[in-house]
Amino acid sequence: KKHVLRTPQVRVQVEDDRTGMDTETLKRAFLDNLYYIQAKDLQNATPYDLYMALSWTVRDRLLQRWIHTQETYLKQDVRSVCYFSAEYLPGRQLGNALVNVGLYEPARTFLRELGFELVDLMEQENEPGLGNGGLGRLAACFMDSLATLGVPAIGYGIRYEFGIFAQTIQGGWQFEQPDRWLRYGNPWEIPRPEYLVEVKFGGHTEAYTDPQGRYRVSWVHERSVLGTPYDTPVPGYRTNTVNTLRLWSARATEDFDFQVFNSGDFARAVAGKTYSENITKVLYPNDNTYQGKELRLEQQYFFVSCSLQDILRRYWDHHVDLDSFTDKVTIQINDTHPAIGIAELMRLLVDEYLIEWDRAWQITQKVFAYTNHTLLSEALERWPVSLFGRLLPRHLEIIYEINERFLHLARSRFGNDEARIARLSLIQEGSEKYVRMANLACVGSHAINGVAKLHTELLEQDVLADFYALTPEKFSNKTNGVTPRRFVLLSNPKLALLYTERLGQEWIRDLALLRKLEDHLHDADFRASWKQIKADNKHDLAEYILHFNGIEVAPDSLFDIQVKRVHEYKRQLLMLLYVITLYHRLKQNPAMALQPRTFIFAGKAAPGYTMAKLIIKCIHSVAAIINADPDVGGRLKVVFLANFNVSLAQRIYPAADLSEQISTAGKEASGTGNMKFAMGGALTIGTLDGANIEIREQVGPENFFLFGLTAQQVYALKARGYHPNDYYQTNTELRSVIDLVASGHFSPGRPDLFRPLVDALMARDEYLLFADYQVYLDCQQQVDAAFADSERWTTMSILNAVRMGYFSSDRSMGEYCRDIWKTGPVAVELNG
Ligand code: GPW
Repeated sequence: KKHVLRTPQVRVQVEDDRTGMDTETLKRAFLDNLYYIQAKDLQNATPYDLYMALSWTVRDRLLQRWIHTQETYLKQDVRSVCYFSAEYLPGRQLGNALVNVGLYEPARTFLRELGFELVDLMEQENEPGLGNGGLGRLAACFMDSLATLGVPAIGYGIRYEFGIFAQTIQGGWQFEQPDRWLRYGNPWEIPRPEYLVEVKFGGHTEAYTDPQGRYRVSWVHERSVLGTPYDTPVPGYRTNTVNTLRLWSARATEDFDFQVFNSGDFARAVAGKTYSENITKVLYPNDNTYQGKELRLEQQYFFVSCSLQDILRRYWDHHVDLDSFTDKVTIQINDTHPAIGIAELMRLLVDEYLIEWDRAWQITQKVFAYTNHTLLSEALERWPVSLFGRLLPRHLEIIYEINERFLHLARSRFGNDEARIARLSLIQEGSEKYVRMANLACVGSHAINGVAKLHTELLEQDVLADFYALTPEKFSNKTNGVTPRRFVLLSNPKLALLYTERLGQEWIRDLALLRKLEDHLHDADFRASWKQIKADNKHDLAEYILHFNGIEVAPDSLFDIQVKRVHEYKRQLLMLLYVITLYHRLKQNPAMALQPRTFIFAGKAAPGYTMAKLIIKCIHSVAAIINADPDVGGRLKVVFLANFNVSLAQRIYPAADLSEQISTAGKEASGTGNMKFAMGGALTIGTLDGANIEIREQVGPENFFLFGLTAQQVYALKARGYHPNDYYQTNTELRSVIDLVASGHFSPGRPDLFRPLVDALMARDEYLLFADYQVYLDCQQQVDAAFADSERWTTMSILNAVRMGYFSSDRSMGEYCRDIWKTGPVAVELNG
């Protein structure tokens, strides 16, 4: 006789006395969690215990909303956005969760009663560094906005055991430390071993004829790995919606090989296990460069296959055929890292569900959409066919089949323009053949987008021009945005309070409302508050700098800041050349008038990127000389803040006067730091690149410090032949600055240390620093004059911040929903 597990007819009451939101209940729950989960009382609790106890308390209050949201999605069989990304940089969870469920103030209150400061607890959290930079942070902003808009969505990715390395500086050089972020436990994730999936690798394929006499292929794999999902709640701001971030962790299929174990070789028995579990060990620390490592392709395929199987499992739970699959599912791929999903979905449909090729292809194209994030050719993923075929033999066959059909179509359109056909091909021919992932992504998607107006134009005209010619209707622009919850409300609480006092709380969901504050532009009280907030934020950062760098900086000096990954195209070195120029001028004329400035840099270099690491060393060497020089007299300070991450970013943006966005035009797809700075009232000095162009349009050209060649001028100059030496010969100040570096002035005892930087500039200067040097100096002169007039500066600062509504990721997500995903919000009732 079968035992039937019955669901008891008891409705769980939400917000009962266990999970109530009032201060007293919260306090009791906090003390309970400290005792029963952390096994500590207040006397012997560490700060980390207190952080954990508060996290459990908030998590309990998210769970009801999370469960109700997922129940609602299931019952209503909603259309879901599945966001596929190899990277997520969500930042610390505790503060965000508190703010979003409306518990920030109650928590602060009861902690004060117990003698603790909430912000001190929040500082205990190790942030999940599961991304490199802008791409991963964008994914996190998008998840936040989707939840806030109430749009059913799930983020799929990889649960790296080690995230982006921790950067330390020793003797001015970058060193990398492993990021053991899970060491003390992660209260925000819930393992879901019940949704385990298997992913196959290697082997070969075999053709066979099925009972209906149809040609079919099966994949005889060599090894397989298990994927366990770990779910993290993604709460919307003050809504009942809590979406899911589902990250996959790799496990060996068998704990170990019993035969080998029984024969006595324990080490060899567990070796296979270690090998499988390597897949999700560590994030590759490259930003905007592609490294053709086999393990990286394994990571990509692993998480994409897990996610697609998961999507199909959930779909089959409620459907008997595939007819409504494209109504219920849409998948966005964050750059080409998940593009293998196109071949994987074809394999699942054709080989496993035995769907006809043409129908499978229709479904696949309708489901997938592709966002491109770069124009740099070194960042475009191309896998050697040999490596690809060894790891994914069936997928290679499928890609060949897609390619044959696609090129047939292309020929019917373009005739035998073989040069064009060769460019369109998913395969790059040559002695070593490559699979071009961007081409696969374009062909397998119904929508393709860039991340800023200029970027999309350049994709259409240059990098993806042949695809644009073939299917222009697939292309659209979706300018990036950032979440005002994290980058205003959490990171700049004083500014947020000023906004709320004047506008109420609506601006937090509708950032465009900030423009109403233009009415207060000449209101003396408002301006005084504005200045005071910026002064306070700068004071806080100055304390941080004193504590971590031991450098004293003047809080009323101009805080001139460049923080982002270190990359030659972003031109940290151009800013440094300006620093050296000022230093050189002061040495010539110590009485010279200038606004005191604090130059702040932060950012990680890829561990294998020698030039970027030398730039970091050079910043430190210049800082050491300038900060100690009595002729400078403290009027210039140079600071490098180690280990730039989301948490540090949240401290830095609110304290900036000037935001440096100085990439070579045509190189930065969008940039998002530019938006975060401006939201905090920083003015931008920048080139006409990425989203800078649109920021300037929004804030008004009179409130933006523009300089530099345009993307067109960059192409034209390179086409007619660029000779950096011409600039060196004719610009005496540039020559002095370069000579100073080349002479070893900043590297006492090691005169040749920075030779590679000088040589790269003199020989090629690929990113046109010399060509933009003089106009950059001139523009900085205008910055200096504007800062000297503090009323003028304040006006510009206010106008920058309150005109940033367009750059909320809520607006970006609204556009994706309307134009690409064809989806919208779903209301979630509690106690419904
Ligand atoms: F190369 N971006 C990034 F396109 O942070 F894949 N890492 C990357 O590897 C790539 C792009 C990739 C950035 C862009 O550099 C930046 O301009 C953009 O704002 C950001 O992605 C989000 O779109």
